[in-house]
Amino acid sequence: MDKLIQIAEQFNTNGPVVKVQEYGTGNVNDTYLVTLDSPDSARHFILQRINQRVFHKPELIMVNMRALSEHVHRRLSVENDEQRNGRRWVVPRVYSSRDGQSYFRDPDNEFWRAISFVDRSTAYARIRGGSHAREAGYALGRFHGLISDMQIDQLQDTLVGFHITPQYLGRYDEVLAQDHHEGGMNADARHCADFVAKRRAFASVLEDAKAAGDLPIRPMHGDPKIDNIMIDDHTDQAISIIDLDTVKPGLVHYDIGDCLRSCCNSLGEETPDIASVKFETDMCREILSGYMSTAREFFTQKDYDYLYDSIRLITFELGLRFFTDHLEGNVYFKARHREHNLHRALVQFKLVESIEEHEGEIRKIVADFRQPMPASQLS
Ligand code: GN1
Ligand code: MG
Repeated sequence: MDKLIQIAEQFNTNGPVVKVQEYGTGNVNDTYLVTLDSPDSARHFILQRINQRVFHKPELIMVNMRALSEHVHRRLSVENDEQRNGRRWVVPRVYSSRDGQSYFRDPDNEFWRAISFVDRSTAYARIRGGSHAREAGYALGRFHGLISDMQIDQLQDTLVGFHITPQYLGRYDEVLAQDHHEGGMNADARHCADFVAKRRAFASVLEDAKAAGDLPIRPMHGDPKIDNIMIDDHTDQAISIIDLDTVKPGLVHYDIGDCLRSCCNSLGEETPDIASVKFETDMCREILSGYMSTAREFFTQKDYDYLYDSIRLITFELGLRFFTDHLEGNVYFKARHREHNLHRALVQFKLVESIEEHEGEIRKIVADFRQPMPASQLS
């Protein structure tokens, strides 16, 4: 703990460090809440150790965070009341280290960074109901809207291959081939392998859409799961999306798929009750209504076409990533026990099944949000 206090003290903050506690439930980085001896408003900040096995060039994350923060603050400063919707919107600030850098490398070459704490708000691990779902959708649409006019060449690629499902499938095949898993798999792993085998052809749906020019590369968040959406403690409104490590050029569909797979499973990613996992279509409607209330300005007809596929794909992809990591021996996602990532994969695959069962209903919800096609998009 002394070491953590010393590291926290490397960042320019508002007073002496009193306490450093573990914080949140991230699967990749280590997160701590730092308490300072200072007036109430700035008593806390977030200290994180970036996992360099995942992020090989963590400096790039900080370059993107700076670019994003500058861009969004500029946008916010010229918004009128109507655009602001009577809400506050917060972008976490990066704190400088004592030597003026946006990060600190300790003598063991660990990479640390400090960001402001979004106070008077809570990130929930599971959806609490329809209005929470609508707020989550609003938050993602608001975030996308605020960065939609950022040039993609202003953003670095912080995690090469992230959300490129065919590449995850390629890695899975390598892992499977490297070892003698096939013979030695237990029933759950066998089920996962069969599950993947049946859906291989589908894995390229979004990459194909990208290659065909149907979906443009845009700035995206990368990880808008429910735990990253901050809800104001007093108004119950969404006021921020945190965890900006994977902001980079990509598809907004990766984000929409990720937000829906996370928010429409009210049992959560870690539930022990796999049999009861289902995709809740009423939550899906709420999320899309919140999203569309603010994203319509940049959303195209083609974008609607791929919504169902993106929900199914990103859920499948996360299951595949968890399963591959299980086969590799838990080298990417933190695991509390040997079968943890296998269990997580089973949850996501159960969710995929439920999404597939509700395909008609989900497509109908999307159709209800689709606006009449403007003349400019009629071919
Ligand atoms: C990881 O570390 P965390 O919990 O913010 C992962 C996401 C997954 C998520 C599943 C960089 O996010 O892609 O959707 O776990 N982040 C990375 O909970 O791989
Ligand atoms: Mg994350």
